[in-house]
Amino acid sequence: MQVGIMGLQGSGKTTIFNSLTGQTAKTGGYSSEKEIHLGLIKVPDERVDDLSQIFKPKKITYSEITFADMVMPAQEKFSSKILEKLKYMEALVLVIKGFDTESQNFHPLDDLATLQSELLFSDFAIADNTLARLKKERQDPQLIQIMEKIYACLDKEKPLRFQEFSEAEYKEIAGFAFLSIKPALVVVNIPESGFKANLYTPIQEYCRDKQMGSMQVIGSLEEEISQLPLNEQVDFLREMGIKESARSKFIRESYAMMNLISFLTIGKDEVRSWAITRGTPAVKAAGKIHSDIERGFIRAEVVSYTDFMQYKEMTEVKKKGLMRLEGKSYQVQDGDIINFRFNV
Ligand SMILES: Nc1nc2c(ncn2[C@@H]2O[C@H](COP(=O)(O)OP(=O)(O)O)[C@@H](O)[C@H]2O)c(=O)[nH]1
Ligand SMILES: [Mg+2]
Repeated sequence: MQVGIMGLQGSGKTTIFNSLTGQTAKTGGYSSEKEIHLGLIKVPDERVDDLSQIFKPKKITYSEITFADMVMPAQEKFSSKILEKLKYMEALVLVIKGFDTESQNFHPLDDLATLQSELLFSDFAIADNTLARLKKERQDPQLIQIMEKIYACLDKEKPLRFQEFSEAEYKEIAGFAFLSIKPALVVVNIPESGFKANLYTPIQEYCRDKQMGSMQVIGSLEEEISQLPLNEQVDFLREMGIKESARSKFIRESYAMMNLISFLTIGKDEVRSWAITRGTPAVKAAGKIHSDIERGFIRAEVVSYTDFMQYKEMTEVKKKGLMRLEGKSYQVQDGDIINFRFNV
């Protein structure tokens, strides 16, 4: 799972990136567009911990998210190079500058609208060009129909997240890698002194209206904490009377807001969680593990984590009829424990 951190220059992307990944990438700089910071993090998951207690596996693997800190311009249009890179991301984090509240450059809602319209415009140009080409070539009436739907949606300035697509339609358009269809989370980078509610409310409303998640993060403080040695981080939090580290809370919340869920695989060798987008069909989830399993997919044996934990033993779970056999198009649910049957 690769998540792109985007936002205008100086909004605090690298600061947020550092606090998420514990890295020490240089902040306050605008180097070259080619430079992207990449950071891998493990998603904390108590279910993995509980299952590991039961199975005592050789290996425990948490699902991972790679954050990509992108270099972005200050105000002007995004280059095609940046847009091209964003296409490879499965989800987007939009960082908005919420500090420097007294400065002339403080206009979080405008910044957000700028980012949003860049994404929409990029998609619109693709739909527009593709439609023109297809109509001229008098080809592929089915794709024309889908593109017209997309065009109409974007024309109303609605992100493609609003548009319903059938599975077949998704397949048709996957190669275009539209940006406004990707799950997105808006992070307002606020100062330690906090953010007035009347500043945040319109941002929240805007996000709701565009089907994006939103949250406030004290970027500079988070970054500081993330740079402390792990044991000191815990002490620091305890001193401040905070139960969960904000970093892990951030990860958990952003995970949910970006529409990501986990399914689990269990066994003596490995207990593992896997990140997928909500709504992923079983056959695609299988492909996360290995392309062979996707190709040779027969059935998925599924039991929910909660059902499993009642008995903590697979034969007992089966006896109680709690294990289901699901087909390719079954939509995997958060916490499903899955064993894929396949044949290649
Ligand atoms: N006062 C204040 N400065 C911040 C905060 N977050 C980031 N900065 C500073 O703003 C500048 C730009 O941050 P950076 O993370 O590099 O932004 P980027 O260009 O979006 O990657 C740096 O000098 C940061 O130290 C914050 O919450 N408060
Ligand atoms: Mg940066």
